[in-house]
Amino acid sequence: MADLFDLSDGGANHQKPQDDDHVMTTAQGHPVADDQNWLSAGPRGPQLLEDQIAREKIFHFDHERIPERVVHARGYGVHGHFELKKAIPQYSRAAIFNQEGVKVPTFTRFSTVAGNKGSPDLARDVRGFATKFYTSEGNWDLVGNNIPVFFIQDAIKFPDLIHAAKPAPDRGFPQAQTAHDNFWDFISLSPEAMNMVMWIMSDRTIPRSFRFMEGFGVHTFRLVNAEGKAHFVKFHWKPALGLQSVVWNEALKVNGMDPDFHRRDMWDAIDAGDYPQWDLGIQVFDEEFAEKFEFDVLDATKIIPEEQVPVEIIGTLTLDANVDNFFAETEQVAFCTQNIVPGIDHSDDPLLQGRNFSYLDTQLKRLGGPNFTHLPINAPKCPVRHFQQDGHMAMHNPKGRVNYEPNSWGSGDGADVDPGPRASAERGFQSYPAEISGAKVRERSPTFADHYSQARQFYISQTPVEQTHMGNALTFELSKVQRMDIRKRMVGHLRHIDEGLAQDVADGIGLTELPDKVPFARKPITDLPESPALSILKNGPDSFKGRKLGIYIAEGADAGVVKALQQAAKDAGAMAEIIAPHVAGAKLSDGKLMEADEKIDGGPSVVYDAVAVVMGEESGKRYAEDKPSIDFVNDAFAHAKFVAYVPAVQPLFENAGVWSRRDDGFVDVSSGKDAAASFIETCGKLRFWDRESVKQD
Ligand code: HDE
Repeated sequence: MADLFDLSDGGANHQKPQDDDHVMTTAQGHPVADDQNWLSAGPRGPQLLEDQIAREKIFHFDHERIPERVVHARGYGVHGHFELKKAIPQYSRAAIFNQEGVKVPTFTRFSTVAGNKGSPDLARDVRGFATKFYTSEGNWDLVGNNIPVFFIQDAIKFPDLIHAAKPAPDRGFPQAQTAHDNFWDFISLSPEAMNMVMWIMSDRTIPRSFRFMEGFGVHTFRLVNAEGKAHFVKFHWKPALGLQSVVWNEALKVNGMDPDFHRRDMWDAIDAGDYPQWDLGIQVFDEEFAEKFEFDVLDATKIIPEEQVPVEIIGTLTLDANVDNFFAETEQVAFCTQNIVPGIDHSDDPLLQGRNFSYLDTQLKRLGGPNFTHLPINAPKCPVRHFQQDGHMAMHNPKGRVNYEPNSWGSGDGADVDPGPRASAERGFQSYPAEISGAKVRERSPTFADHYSQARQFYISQTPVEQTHMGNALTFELSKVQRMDIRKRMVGHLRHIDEGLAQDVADGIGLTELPDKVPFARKPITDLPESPALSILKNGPDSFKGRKLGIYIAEGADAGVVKALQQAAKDAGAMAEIIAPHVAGAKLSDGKLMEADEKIDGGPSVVYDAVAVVMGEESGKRYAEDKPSIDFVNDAFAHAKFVAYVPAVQPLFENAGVWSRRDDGFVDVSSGKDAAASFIETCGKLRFWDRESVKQD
């Protein structure tokens, strides 16, 4: 030990290499004798510029950063595979849709949109859900979001949208949030955003985990079969673990407690072998449906309700490996909507067309040149043959004489020279020969003009609890807006969507009179039926699988109860963590020390889906005055969580103000095994929402 940690030489030799493979070198491969002391003239300097080893180290460090993504900067990538369960040759000739049972490797990156790389995970924001499929016919990128519609209809508005959402250019804040004047100013002047506004003000934008969200390709794409026949398609990801979000107050606290909440959740689940899965679903429809559908299928601010065109499940994505290196994989991965394989094609959705330009363009700058397809994370896993050459960091320059086509090598005198690759009309990508006509105009199609009907449909499809959350979210956001005219304009939009919602928000932000409706409703609003698929709570998992129980223990806690809770969680496929007043743990009733995963103020109840508080008689009294312990109980109650307890915690629960308010969300587990099992079963409902409605009465 003493030898290993001898730091008298500035740490230069505190760890000796075990063998030749461990000898440190420079980037040029020169073995390094000491990388902790800069070469100097005498031990007190000055430092010599001659030191090529120090200079190379500093030079490389100086250039470590690349520009962060202009949107979706904060992300988290994971490897996995896609397995096709149901071939669809009738729709698409793509190999990935025809080889049932074959596993195609994938890389998925989840992200928030507005915040910078270091922003917290639980910002209220849309989540990116981008998947690269390394297929036998090249990479297919499905670059989607966790919300099926978008703010705008035309890509030319994207820079304005993003400028308005990001920190104001003069003051540089607020970071990773839309609760400010610029955002709501832009939105309230863009009625096409109203459907998206409903989605972002719902709990969809504060997901509990990446594992519990849906994903959507958003745009209408085309599938083209071997005969060249095309169908329209929308892509959906359905999480095997069901949908789940947190509540807003919880999100605010999680962001302070664990800004990496979502990436840690993903890392931990995969590390534990609990691989998250999504089903890939398709909504397929033809021109005839598109013609008679109430909205334009090329308008990305609209959905096609699942009740109208059912989602057909065709395969499963399994995420089963964390990255080896965050920078090399998560940072350098480059998704692009233009990466499609034969059998999939674009539609004329103007947003999609704009994206097809933007991604490659931004990546050229972000990754520093045109050869980013040579980086392992971006390189296709099928053969790549072309005549592109040179450029920054070219790593796969072809051998031989031929770098152009047509060429006549390979015939006649040059028979021994490889003539290089040739295009194949049969195997190659063929654009769907859609008819195109029309005058060149800058004009929004009148078929894109109904901005409120689907917004209303979304709102009425939610449960009362979800509707309340939406009203609260709008009230919160607009109360951060300082200009009264912007606040009023937004309420004027809400009146087109739902008068009750508009009134609640108006009351919430203290408007004494309901503002006039904004005169933007260019098309009559249609009353659409409810679509249950749009609600999170109507589509919950009813199981505690994949969730996390926090068991807060203190001295003298009944060992049988604690172990029963751990076992019940495990049996349900959930994780259980032990929290104690000290990280060393606590001595249970059996006299044995149970180690803790977290100290109480490092493991607040907000990071768990349900909690249990198990203490001995003495500790129940002792921690009754302890602030973090009170917060633990208080927050669990306020966030409508299920709470297991033993009678000894009464003094603590009393001080937290919840003892006399115990409801059916509280379960006494002191009787042991059966009570613990039934508690975990109850936790499958995820939250005891009745508590919220009671509070509001
Ligand atoms: Fe993006 N978007 N986007 N976007 N987008 C980018 O590309 C853009 C849109 C989405 O994890 C950028 O490489 C335009 C819709 C995801 O690396 C950029 C428009 C949807 C990601 C860009 C949109 C998305 C991006 C920034 C309006 C859901 C992260 C960095 C037409 C279907 C991918 C980059 C990752 C990233 C442009 C709208 C999803 C600037 C112009 C709609 C998931 O090219």
